Amino acid sequence: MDCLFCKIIAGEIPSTKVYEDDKILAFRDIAPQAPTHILVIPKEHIGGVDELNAENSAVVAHIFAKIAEIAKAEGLKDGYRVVSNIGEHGCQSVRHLHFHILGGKQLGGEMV
Ligand code: DGP
Repeated sequence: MDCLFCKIIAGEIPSTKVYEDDKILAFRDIAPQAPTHILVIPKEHIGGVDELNAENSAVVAHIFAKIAEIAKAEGLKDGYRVVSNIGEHGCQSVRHLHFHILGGKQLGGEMV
């Protein structure tokens, strides 16, 4: 499968890792849109939120538990935003489930 984030998980493409365990990886976005911009992904290939189901969604709870820890470790005490883009209308550019952690400054009030 030709998936950019699977290649990052495999170490074939370098990344700046923030957190890793047997199920997930967190690494810094290559084109940060905020002072802190981290991507959190499952190691299992799931195309996006639209491919989640009862069998594969437990990893999302694990991801969100780690997002809270990562945000604390990054010093995002005043808040942050978690975003997952889905499909064409959502402007998803990499078809591997990922959650953006965006913070480190006052973010805009608009979501779109
Ligand atoms: P999205 O547009 O929601 O699918 O977000 C994909 C993100 O992935 C985007 O913010 C840029 C980031 N990205 C793309 N290629 C690479 C890469 O090779 N390394 C890293 N660290 N991030 C990447």
